[in-house]
Amino acid sequence: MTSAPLSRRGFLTLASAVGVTAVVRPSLAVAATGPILKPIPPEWFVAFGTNAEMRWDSVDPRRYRTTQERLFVRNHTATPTIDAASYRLRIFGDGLRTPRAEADAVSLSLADLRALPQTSLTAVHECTGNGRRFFAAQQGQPAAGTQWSLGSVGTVRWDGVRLRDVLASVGLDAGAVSIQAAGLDDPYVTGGVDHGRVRRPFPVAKALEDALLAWGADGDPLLPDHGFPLRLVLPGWVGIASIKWLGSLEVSTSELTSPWNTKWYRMTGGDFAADSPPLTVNPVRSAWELAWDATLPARPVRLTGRSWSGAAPIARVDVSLDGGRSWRPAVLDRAGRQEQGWTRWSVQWAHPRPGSHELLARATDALGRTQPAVAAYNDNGYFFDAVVRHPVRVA
Ligand SMILES: Nc1nc2c(c(=O)[nH]1)N[C@H]1C(S)=C(S)[C@@H](COP(=O)(O)O)O[C@H]1N2
Ligand SMILES: [Mo]
Repeated sequence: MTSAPLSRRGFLTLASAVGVTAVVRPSLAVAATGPILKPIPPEWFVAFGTNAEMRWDSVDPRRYRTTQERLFVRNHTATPTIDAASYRLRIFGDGLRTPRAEADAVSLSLADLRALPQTSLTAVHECTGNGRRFFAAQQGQPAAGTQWSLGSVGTVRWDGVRLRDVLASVGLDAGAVSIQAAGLDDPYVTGGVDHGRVRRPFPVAKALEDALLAWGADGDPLLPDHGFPLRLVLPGWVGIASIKWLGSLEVSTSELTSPWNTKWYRMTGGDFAADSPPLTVNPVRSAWELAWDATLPARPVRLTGRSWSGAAPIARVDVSLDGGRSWRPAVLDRAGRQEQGWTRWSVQWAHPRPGSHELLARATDALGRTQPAVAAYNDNGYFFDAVVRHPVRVA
């Protein structure tokens, strides 16, 4: 990895911004055991078994992108170790110009893929369940699943090849409509049922628009936890769409299904119709670069945060420093901002008064999609997009 950890100065700046006295440095010499192989120091991550969430108070306001070492991890089972030399991506189905059974799949090595035009793409990468814990904490209605705060998100610069170039080289039938991406991690077993390998179909239209087969990020190979040696990236879409450890693509002239689009990653319960469609584009969300219950000094302070949308760039962010009584626009930082990445913003708090306060941030994207006061309840706690009330103490 070439990505350097946060500099000492970075930590001091961050620490002074939130009034923390001790400067902490993550201990990276942690042995790789368990479902996640990279170090997940508690200064950077909150661990949830097979998953790990990025701590927003560990984000350096001066860095736009999320490096792999800082990126959240969401594993259904455990990170597999895959040999790059013998790795092959298998492509089959009746949606290829020459239809192929699975046993007769086109087999592509990493070298085959690298021979195609290479490209990079910077986009928000986010789990569908990001913010899930606020269904309980803020709306009094708990939803089952990993109790993420707002840290199952990042903005990553992926390196790879466009899926449309790969499909063109293999030969796509004009009647193809659906592609099923399947991972090489262990089958997902829950409640005594083996659901098979993690896999999810997506429309050919998305494949031709902006899908990427990524072998790296920021010029480095993918880390095992993030899909080494190859993953799919569907920019702007729910994280589950970006299948890691990509083993195969089935291209079909009929709609494909899997439990990951019929049973999970669609809205069920609450006010949702039984046949509501599989989730695709992520909603609008915002986070402060602060610890939960952070203590701030009783003097002028510049607060920072980020907002993002799966559909369009962020157009404006309104913030409230008094629990929602008064609002003002945050100053958007356009530096380094990418079309499909998040937007950094800041606000000057001139007179923080000692006591307890709630900070609110509400973003609106260029399509006019904005964050509601209340997120629509659903059984699996997907898409918590409401404005989060972030408590701080001024002392
Ligand atoms: N093969 C496979 N792909 C997967 C998953 C998985 O468990 N197995 N998890 C999905 C989910 S739910 C998310 S949010 C993203 C997380 O990607 P990351 O761990 O690289 O951040 O990967 C998706 N792709
Ligand atoms: Mo996810």
